[in-house]
Amino acid sequence: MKSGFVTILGRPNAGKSTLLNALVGEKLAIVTHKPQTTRNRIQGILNLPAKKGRPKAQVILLDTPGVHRPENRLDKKMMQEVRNALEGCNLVLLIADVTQKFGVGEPLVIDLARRANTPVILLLNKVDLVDKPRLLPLIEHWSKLHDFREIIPISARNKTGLDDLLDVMVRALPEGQPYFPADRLTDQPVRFMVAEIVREQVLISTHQEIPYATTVLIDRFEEGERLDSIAATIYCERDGQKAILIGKGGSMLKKIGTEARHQIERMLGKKVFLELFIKVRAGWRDSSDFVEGLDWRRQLEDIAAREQWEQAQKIE
Ligand SMILES: Nc1nc2c(ncn2[C@@H]2O[C@H](COP(=O)(O)OP(=O)(O)OP(=O)(O)O)[C@@H](O)[C@H]2O)c(=O)[nH]1
Ligand SMILES: [Mg+2]
Repeated sequence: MKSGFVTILGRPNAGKSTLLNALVGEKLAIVTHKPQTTRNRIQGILNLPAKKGRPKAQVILLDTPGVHRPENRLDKKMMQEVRNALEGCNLVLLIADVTQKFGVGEPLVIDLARRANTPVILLLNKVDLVDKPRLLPLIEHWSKLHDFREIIPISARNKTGLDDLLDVMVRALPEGQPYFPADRLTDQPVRFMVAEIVREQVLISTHQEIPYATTVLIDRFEEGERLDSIAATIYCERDGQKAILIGKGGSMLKKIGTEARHQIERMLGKKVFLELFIKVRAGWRDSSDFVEGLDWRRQLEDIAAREQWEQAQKIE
């Protein structure tokens, strides 16, 4: 049996989240055409049965935010998430978009991968968009920059090349027992996934600065037998953005809410009552307190700490 942690690394928009979802076969991470969609690391667990020439394996995949130059607290936090995901991983999947020119960011990505001190598999993604002959010079260029374990052309969207990838990935992992029970798919709380689905709709429906200046927090999540009742707030940075998010006669907010509700209902498998609010919080992206507060891992730690205190007080 093989098992290990595999970090998906790459520039914004390369197709990291699409790959995670394709490998796991569930939508665990939101995907949009806008760069910097993913803001924190997202775990997806693959339990692979043995097949000819391949032992049984548990692969813990970690999708990460796109590697970019940080300009504010949020960006810094995103890059911290990338470094956290690389720490102690057993394998790196470096994914590059073949439709994009090799730019100044790529050497930074290679450098991060190298510092993980693990084998690195290079995935040339979106091959459905280019002619095969265009790949050869690319492969040659990349292979000069690092001794990749393997270079595999894939299309994460069309799910081509993924069988090959699974074989190579399992081969590169150490022998070991599973880290998690077989029925576990991710560590993400449902609350967070709901907030992400709302954010995905904001990203898809808005333009220019708004996608980057918005975030979503769940205010209330009441589970019912037949219906869950959820309230969430979309935070933006300026009154003008708020006006756009509300839209003429509330049309934009309605569109975002309806589409998000459909998706949440599909995920939860039941009806949902979704209330959305919009608040302005100037400069939130540069407030470390606010940015830290968005981190669900941090939220869970805070809840656990509070419960410990309350428990201790009871004993006193
Ligand atoms: N044609 C094509 N499009 C793809 C492929 N993989 C991803 N995309 C598209 O590329 C865009 C970005 O995909 P994501 O999966 O969100 O990319 P990401 O690397 O997670 O991006 P960030 O989270 O912003 O860093 C989306 O519009 C995807 O549908 C592919 O194999 N072929
Ligand atoms: Mg992503």
